[in-house]
Amino acid sequence: MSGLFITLEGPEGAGKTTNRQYLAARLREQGVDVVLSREPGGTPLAERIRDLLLEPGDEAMATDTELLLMFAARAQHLAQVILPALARGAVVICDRFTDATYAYQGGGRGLPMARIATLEAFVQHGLRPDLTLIFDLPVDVGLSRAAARGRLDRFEREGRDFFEAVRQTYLDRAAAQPERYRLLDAGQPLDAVQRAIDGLLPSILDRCRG
Ligand code: Z5A
Repeated sequence: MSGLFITLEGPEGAGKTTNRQYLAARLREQGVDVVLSREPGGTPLAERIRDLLLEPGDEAMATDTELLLMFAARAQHLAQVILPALARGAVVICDRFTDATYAYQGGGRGLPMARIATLEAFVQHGLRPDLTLIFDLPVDVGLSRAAARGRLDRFEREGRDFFEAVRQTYLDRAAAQPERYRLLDAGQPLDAVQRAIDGLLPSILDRCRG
């Protein structure tokens, strides 16, 4: 038996946290075994790595350090949570995964995509998400939603160009592989975004049961 691996992606303030709960609730109503998680994080050790990554510190973090910590957290999350859940046939909904590494470390920081692909192959072997929902919205809208929450983390302190590159990387990846990605307009009111998620439910349920 093997489950279904769904990832939620998008720039800052796109509504992934809000909508991952919504998607999980709709699937659970239908009796689906759902495991909800996030990256970086998802296990106690990986959450400690997350703290290192998000906390603005006195020492600048080298871009390769950031990249390797993302994959270190991912290796732990895969071993402890994602792979066991998929093996028992659950649907795993993960708020961010390796598309975020391509978007933030590749697009935002400018690291070579080939270096990311090498680590992806090393850590994940053949595992890739079955379905990736990209919550897309203009950078200014996302940043103002994030700013309204108060204290900014290490990524949220980046400039507009960084986030434009992040957004564009997501859009490029979605365009290159349309069978895996679904693009949602996350700049709409929340009820409209959730209607769009409802529209995806029948095909997700078919894949859970198929
Ligand atoms: N990162 C990386 O660089 N490389 C990697 O490989 C991975 C991650 C895996 C994780 O931080 C950071 O790690 C992230 C990328 C980097 N960068 N940052 N920052 P995080 O998990 O704390 O941050 P995030 O993923 O960007 O989450 P977020 O900023 O909390 O956004 P969100 O989860 O997409 O949105 P939300 O919390 O659901 O909503 C934000 C606010 O907007 C909230 O008040 C909502 O009520 C509101 N909202 C949501 N939807 C709507 C709509 N439709 N209309 C109006 N208001 C809305």
